[in-house]
Amino acid sequence: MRIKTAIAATMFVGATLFTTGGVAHASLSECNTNNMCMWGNNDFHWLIGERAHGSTTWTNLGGDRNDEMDSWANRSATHTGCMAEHSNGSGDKQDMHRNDTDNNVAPWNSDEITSWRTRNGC
Ligand SMILES: [Ca+2]
Ligand SMILES: [Ca+2]
Repeated sequence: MRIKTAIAATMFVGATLFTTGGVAHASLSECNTNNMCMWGNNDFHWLIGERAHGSTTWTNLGGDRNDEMDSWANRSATHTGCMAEHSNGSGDKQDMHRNDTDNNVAPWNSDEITSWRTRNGC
């Protein structure tokens, strides 16, 4: 892990605990109906991506949003999304099932997502 990223993440967690006062899942409401969303920390904190459902285009995460996903939501009743380890849909993949959320992905899936699409699953 890059040291710079680790320091930034630690600072962010501290700021979050201080400002939200333990309101559970407050940030899940950031994700609008028929969209799919990813957050860089557990429990839907630090929104790093939001897209409308139904797109087969792979979109890459750039800058400090790359390799950070720790929680996600799919607010589509129609489409299954997919998140991939590398750019343009390559590498290890995780489905985003319809009407589903994960507030804390498994450790082996944490901090690796680089690209995603919002249709056709993985
Ligand atoms: Ca993360
Ligand atoms: Ca990656």
